[in-house]
Amino acid sequence: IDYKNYIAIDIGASSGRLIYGYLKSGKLQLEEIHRFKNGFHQINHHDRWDIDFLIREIFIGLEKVKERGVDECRIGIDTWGIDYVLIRKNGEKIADPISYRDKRTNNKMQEFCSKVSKEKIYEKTGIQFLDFNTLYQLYAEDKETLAKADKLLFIPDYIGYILTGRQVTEVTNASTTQMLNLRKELFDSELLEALHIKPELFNPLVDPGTVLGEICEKWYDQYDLPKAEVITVATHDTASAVSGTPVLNSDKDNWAYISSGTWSLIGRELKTPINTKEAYESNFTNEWGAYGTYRFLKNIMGMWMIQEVQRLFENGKNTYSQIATLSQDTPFYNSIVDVRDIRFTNPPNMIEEVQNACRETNQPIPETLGELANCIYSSLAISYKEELKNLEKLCGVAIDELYIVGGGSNVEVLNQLTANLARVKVYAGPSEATAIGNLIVQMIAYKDIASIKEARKIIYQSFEIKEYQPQV
Ligand code: LRH
Repeated sequence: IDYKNYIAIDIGASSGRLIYGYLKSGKLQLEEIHRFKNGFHQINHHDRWDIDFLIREIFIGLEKVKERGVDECRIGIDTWGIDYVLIRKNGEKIADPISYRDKRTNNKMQEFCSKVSKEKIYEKTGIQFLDFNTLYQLYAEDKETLAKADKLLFIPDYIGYILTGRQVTEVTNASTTQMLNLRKELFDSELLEALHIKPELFNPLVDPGTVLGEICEKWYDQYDLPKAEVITVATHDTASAVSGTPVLNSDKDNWAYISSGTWSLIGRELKTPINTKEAYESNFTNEWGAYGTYRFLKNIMGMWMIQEVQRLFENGKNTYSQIATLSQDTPFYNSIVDVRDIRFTNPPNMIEEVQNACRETNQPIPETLGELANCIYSSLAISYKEELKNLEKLCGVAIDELYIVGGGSNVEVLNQLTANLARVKVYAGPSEATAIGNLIVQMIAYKDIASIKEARKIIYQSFEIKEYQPQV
């Protein structure tokens, strides 16, 4: 196998892509090979992901990799967190995975936490309380379906299993379940008991950088694929994005990041988790990162609100960059909504939900696309500022550099609003930080890059990073 060709399969809630990455003269080169849409659909009374469609698109992408002249490569897979596929003993999936936005978890968190207290769950796991965490999804899961299940695979682990026939549970993603015990570094037995779930439902935990295996022979009968070995990367997209953040001096404690996609994940990279009473009260999370780090962060609604408004307004005919331009027609901060409110998780109509929230608080009601985007960007910038302040307080540090990565880092107006409001210097880009993080964990595993520190330097030098100074 030629160690020098790397493919990142990176699938978020709204789109997926296959990116070919390689090092040339010390710089990281990227080529987008294939891109496809993702989203959930109502099937059998639930919002579900079409996982077979995603797998087909992966094979189409891998065929394109071969057409591109890459005969041998390594592959890493990352996706959104939390969701899972249940499979039978014969290895077949029982049903398409249900999306974390599905209504089945409504009120389930409260119900579960009356059995095991919130304080105890946080002390054990250090994970933020979100209604849709796997813990509450499993609590809401249909008991007959669970009884049929031999194994539970998280989305990237399931894709890896389909490709290679090998099953593992990768830790950065598993930590988003709110079921891993921080101290024991295992699924917490008390939480599993409260769910009536046996530990054997899960495959052994593995760290990012572990070789999974080669693509199964049977797929070569159906598709014209390159020879490839799958390596388990930091399979949670946010963990990959943080690894792909171009911070030059990560040892300093003056920096924070926002992984800006469907969600905005705002936080710091830590060596030791913070699961104190204060962190619990601020509902910050300690998701596990690559190389023994923790992602101490807060989930904020993010570009999902814009994505939904874009989809609904004039049948989705406006592009995101047109929307960003239109948002500047009116002064910012005219109408503000709380982007952390669960009313925006999956409303029937995002436009009406934003308008209702403004109406209920006696603010001007955004009507045009520009006004709606203006309201969402203003609200996001305010929440970024507030959570940065929380972060500083909880960590006892002063932050003056903010690295915004991911698709949302292209929204220049929001970058500037954030710099102004939070009084920090913003570094924006790369927009493909997640795929980049996926690639560099592979490159480090195969010793093409010495360390994450060196990798971040390479990323900084390889891509255009825009800088925004706070303006008065
Ligand atoms: C971002 C993300 C986030 C999770 C959510 C389900 O794509 O993985 O980190 O909380 O999706």
